[in-house]
Order: sequence, then C-alpha cells, then structure tokens
Amino acid sequence: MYRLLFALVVARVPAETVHHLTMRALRAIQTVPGLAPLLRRLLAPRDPALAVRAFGLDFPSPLGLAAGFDKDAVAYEALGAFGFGHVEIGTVTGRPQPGNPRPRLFRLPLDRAVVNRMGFNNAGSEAAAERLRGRGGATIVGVNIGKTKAVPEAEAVTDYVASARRLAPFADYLVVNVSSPNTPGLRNLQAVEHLRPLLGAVREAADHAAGRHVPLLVKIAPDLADADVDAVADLAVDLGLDGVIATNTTIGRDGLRSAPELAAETGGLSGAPLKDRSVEVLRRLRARAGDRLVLVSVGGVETADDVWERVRAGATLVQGYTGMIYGGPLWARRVQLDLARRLRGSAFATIEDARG
Ligand code: FMN
Repeated sequence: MYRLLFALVVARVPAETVHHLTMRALRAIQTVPGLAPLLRRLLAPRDPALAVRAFGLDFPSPLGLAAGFDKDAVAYEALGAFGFGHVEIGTVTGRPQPGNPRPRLFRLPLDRAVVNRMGFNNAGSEAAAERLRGRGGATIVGVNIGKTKAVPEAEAVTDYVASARRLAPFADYLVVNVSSPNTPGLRNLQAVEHLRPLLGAVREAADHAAGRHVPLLVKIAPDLADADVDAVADLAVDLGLDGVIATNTTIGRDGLRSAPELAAETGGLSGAPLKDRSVEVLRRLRARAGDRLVLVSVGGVETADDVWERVRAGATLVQGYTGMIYGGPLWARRVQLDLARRLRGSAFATIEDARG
C-alpha cells in the first residue's frame, strides 16, 4: 500500500518537502497529550525476546532510528511510538546553522538509495538542550553531536565540548560524529591523533556536566581504509569508550543503476548500496574489538533479514534511516514483527542469544 502511495504521490514531491511535512505531523502527534503513548501501545512491538541491554540501558528492541531525521529533537517520542526502540537525535552542532543551499536531498529509487548534502542544518545545541530538558517519555534518546561549519578544524574540540556540556545531562547516550561527508574537513577528525584528544575531552565534559557516566560512542565512515577501522577500534577500546556506530553515508558511487546526473550529486549516499560495506566494517570491528565495544550497525538496513545478519555479525543495536524513506511510517514496526518471527524460527530464545 505504501509502495503505491510512494509511486503515485510521495515520489512526485521534493524529498525535503516530504521530510518537513512528516516532521510537522510527528511534532503534532507529540504535542497532543497522551497521543504518543496511545500510539506506542497500538504500534510499538513489545516482544520481550527482542529486548536488548547495552551500556546500562534497557532497549525494547535492537532497531533504532539513525541520526539525521530528527535533527532538532522535536519528534523523538512520536518516532518511538511508531516502533523504533531508540531514536538518535542530531547531528547537533555548537552553533545554529542553516546547512547547505537546497536542493540538498535526492532520492534514487532505482537503487533504493538517497544522496544528501544537508550539511548539519540545525538550531544548535542550546536549542536542542532546551527541548530535551525535563523529558520524561518512554523513548531512549541518543544525542549525536558534530562540528559547526564556521568553526575552524583547530577549534573543533571546543565546539564539540560546548555541545557535550549542554546536552549530556539529557542524553541516554552521546555520539561523536566525525564521519559526515558534508562538513569540509570533518572526516579528518577520524585520524587517531585527532580523535584521541577529541573523545577524551568530550567524555570528561559530558560526565562532568551530567554528574554520571554518559555512554559515549563514535560514529565512523564506511570510506575508512580497513587499517583505519582497526585503528579506531583499538583507540575506542584503549579509551574505554562504550561503542562504535558504523557507518555513516559513503562518498562512493559504485554499482548504481540511477541516472548518472542523479548519482553524480555531491553528498553522502545511503540505503541499499551501502549494505555490503557496512556489514564488512561491522565484521572488522567485531574481529578487532570482540565484546569490548558495543557495536551499532547502520547502513542499508531494509528488512528483518538485514537486522538479523547484523546481530549475527556482532551488532548489539541496529539503526536505519533510508529504509524508512522507502518503507513508510510503519517500517520499523514491520521489521520488528518480522524479526520476532525470524527469532522464533531460529535456535535462539532471545535476540541477545543470537548475537554473534
Ligand atoms: N548521520 C549523522 O550522524 N548525522 C546526521 O545529521 C545525518 N543526517 C542524515 C541526513 C539524511 C537525509 C540521511 C539519509 C542520512 C543522514 N545521516 C546522518 C546518516 C544516517 O544516520 C545513516 O548513518 C546513513 O544514512 C546510513 O543508514 P541508512 O542506509 O539506513 O540510511
């Protein structure tokens, strides 16, 4: 049904317009008292066999919404009600910024993919902190932070630390995003000599501001060379980080079927074409770090089989974004119900038992 609606209506409207309309609807749901909890009761699967415990938190299921959808933390309770086990808000930057000029979001339906060069459009970490302050809903909220474009690379740590200080008190977990292709120079921060001081400073600021240990993860790009993936894993273990999120979007364009002018749009590619590399990076991280890190796998997840593959390859949590663009509002619910069925047909009693 959503496929038909997508072909007839959604695909004819610019992608960013659809996004804004969706956000408006979700925001409206969230502002009506009692509506999000009601929807949650109706829509969010509650199968105890899917429950996952990670960095001290109890997730109702492994599948969450990846960063970039709810950039300003305006609709996470509504999104949780639609079946996501957690919602990662952001990327939030130290200062508000408009992002890149439009158009900056392109659908590649032939490839079940998207190219975006949004450029961290967001209202800044002060505004996000104001929204998250005193939140009391049921959704687990991760907070993803990145660098303000106007801040020079040499001052990146100060910018991240300012956001960490403001947001850590309201975050269930915090993510340092050093992997978006749409902020010039950002991905250079993945080099261990930059990453070590950055993560150290963010962790200190976050824990101090929150008065507790705030789980800290780093999100990496699929375009890192294998040796650099290993180096990040080693660093994360060495620093006692809680986990790694792999992966962000790719600057690669291999194997696309879409029209060359679409495929050539500058930005990060997400969706089905990212699947293989995302799984490869996950396997590499698992081989390197064993169970010393919580691994969150993201990139090209479309079905319960994809989630299952990631869990069997060692992921504790799995995230999706582009899958929902093509799958529609009930995508997360459907995937989780299929996943529960898949689990029941397996040799494992719970999804945690199935983790490879
Ligand atoms: N990742 C971030 O860490 N921060 C962002 O702000 C962010 N914005 C995104 C905006 C769009 C439109 C899309 C499609 C992705 C964005 N991402 C961002 C990347 C996703 O979180 C995810 O890592 C990537 O899309 C791969 O997952 P997918 O194939 O399920 O979409």
